[in-house]
Amino acid sequence: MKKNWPTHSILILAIVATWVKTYTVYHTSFDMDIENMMQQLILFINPLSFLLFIYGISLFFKSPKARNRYIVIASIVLSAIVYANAVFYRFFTDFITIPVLFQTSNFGDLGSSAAESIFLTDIFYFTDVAIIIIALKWLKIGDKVKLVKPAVRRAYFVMAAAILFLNLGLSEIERPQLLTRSFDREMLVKNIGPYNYHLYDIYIQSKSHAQRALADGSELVEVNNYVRSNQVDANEDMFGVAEDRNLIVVSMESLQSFVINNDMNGYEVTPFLNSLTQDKDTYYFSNFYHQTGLGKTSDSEFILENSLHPLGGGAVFFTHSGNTFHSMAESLGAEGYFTNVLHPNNKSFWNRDIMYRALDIQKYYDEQSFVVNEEDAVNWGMKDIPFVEQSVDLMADMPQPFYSRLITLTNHHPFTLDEEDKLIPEYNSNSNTLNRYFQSVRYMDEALKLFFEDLKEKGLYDNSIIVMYGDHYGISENHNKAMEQYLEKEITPYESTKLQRVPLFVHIPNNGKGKEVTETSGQIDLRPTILHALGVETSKDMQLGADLFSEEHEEFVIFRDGGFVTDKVVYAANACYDNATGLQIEIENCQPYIDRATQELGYSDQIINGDLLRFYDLKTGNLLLDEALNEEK
Ligand code: GP9
Ligand code: MN
Repeated sequence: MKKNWPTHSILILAIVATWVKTYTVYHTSFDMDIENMMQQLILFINPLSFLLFIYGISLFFKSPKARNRYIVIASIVLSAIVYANAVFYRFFTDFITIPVLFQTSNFGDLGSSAAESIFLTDIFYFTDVAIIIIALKWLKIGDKVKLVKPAVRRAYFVMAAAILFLNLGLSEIERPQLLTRSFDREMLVKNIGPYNYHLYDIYIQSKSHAQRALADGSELVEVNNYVRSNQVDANEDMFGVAEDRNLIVVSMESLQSFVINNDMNGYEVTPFLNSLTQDKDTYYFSNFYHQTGLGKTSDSEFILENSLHPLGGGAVFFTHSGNTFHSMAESLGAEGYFTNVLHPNNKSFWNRDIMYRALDIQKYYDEQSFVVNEEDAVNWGMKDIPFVEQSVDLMADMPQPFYSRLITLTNHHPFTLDEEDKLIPEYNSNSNTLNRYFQSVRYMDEALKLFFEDLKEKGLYDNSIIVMYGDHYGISENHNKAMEQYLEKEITPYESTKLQRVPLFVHIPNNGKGKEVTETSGQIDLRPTILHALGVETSKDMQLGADLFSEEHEEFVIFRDGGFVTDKVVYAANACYDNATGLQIEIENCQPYIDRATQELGYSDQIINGDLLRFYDLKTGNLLLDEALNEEK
């Protein structure tokens, strides 16, 4: 066999062997939804660029022997990584991310059963290693070239980079903003491959780790002063109106306020929600804004649970799941509530499975808790109607009082429905997205109506308070032309801001005092409002929102991009507008608020980036400053 194998045969063999092995593992060890040919293609090419780089490092070694040895070691390490993920997946149907390695509670269940999930056949995960060793030892196809020419190396790495960019380009087409928004581990692995995914994970985690290490808690003094000086008292009549009741929060996917009490070509879009706006037990907030950033639904959850702003870049659910938080779920858990979230999606989407632990949510009913028949799924997964029906069944079996949060899904871009679920016709504009939006909102409205009926049927209704809010916009500015046609007015930055209103309903069965509240308010106010309604004090909480029922509630909503709305002005795209007329006015009118918005967003970022709540004792309201800092005093 002392043939003259072509130069670098072993390098090529290693790349191909590990590439084929990785691709095979995708299909045998992970349960990934591949929806189209493009995704299949991305899946096929995505291990390649990383493998070219990592095995290519061998080209820098001077001796052929070192090169060959490096290739063997690299293949063993890569196989171990893939194998570890495969075993982890058997337990958690998820990919490894650094924070879970430090959450030892995860491995509690692993112990005894670990041995049972490791099989002799797992040896196949190391097939590529075996092939490489055989090739070196017996076929002697190892590298014998003395020194690799720099020009060869350069050409090689240019090719590797080109493949990486091709991969990223295709992924960007398939899933825009994949890396800035993170979304889902499954989606990351599907698009950039397991190896690049781990590098990306290390990058994200070490970035937040570094920021955390620099914080010592002293920053909290200033933040605390700000929070305390903006704190308002609860409304005496509303404090405890729903004491001891179950709390049901519904996140209504992509629901904006412009469809409420409005029609589309003569068809009522939200008949059920419209009836709630007139209902004697419902407080309907018509000037309520979403405050989410890139993390969309997950940002709205974050704001609700923590009464803090989301981050400017990326989803805080992904970047800071290792932080200490004092969530609404934690407060209610301490009051004896069973805290849970129901959402029929992949549990790692938005990193919920990890983040919910940081938020002290006791149970996540993800897609595996639901029976999803083929006819019950559309667009992103389970349809809202079977979702709410099965959710109520699950809720009926929960210990009470419970705090259940339901996240709907059908009214998600691209707003597609099955024929039988289209209760009204499409709209007629140049935007198919907007045309379908009305139909899909109409379907969600139907689901919410059935949800209320089911709650009554199961005897859960009277003893609950139901809070429902739109999570974020559904129609982006890309559809402004079509929106102008529908709203019959020009969409200025002022109007764009006004379109960020999402409906909020606080429904308290048998309350009898419901009304429309026109106060300017935002998602950051949800938590104090809800906790006070349940009779839970928040005067020690580190929160940036305020109780919407309080007489002192300030009308000032800050958006993640620094824009804001008050009862008097709207600040958008660096211009100041009169809130009542929509006309542009002197910037001086906005200036004091511009500074405060920047200050508040800064404080919120400091809390998250510095993981400052680990220095805060929620019970006593004391700042737990660093020893060193105390000595200094
Ligand atoms: C995913 C769902 C939608 O589970 O909550 O997320 P979004 O894309 O709206 O942020
Ligand atoms: Mn959403």
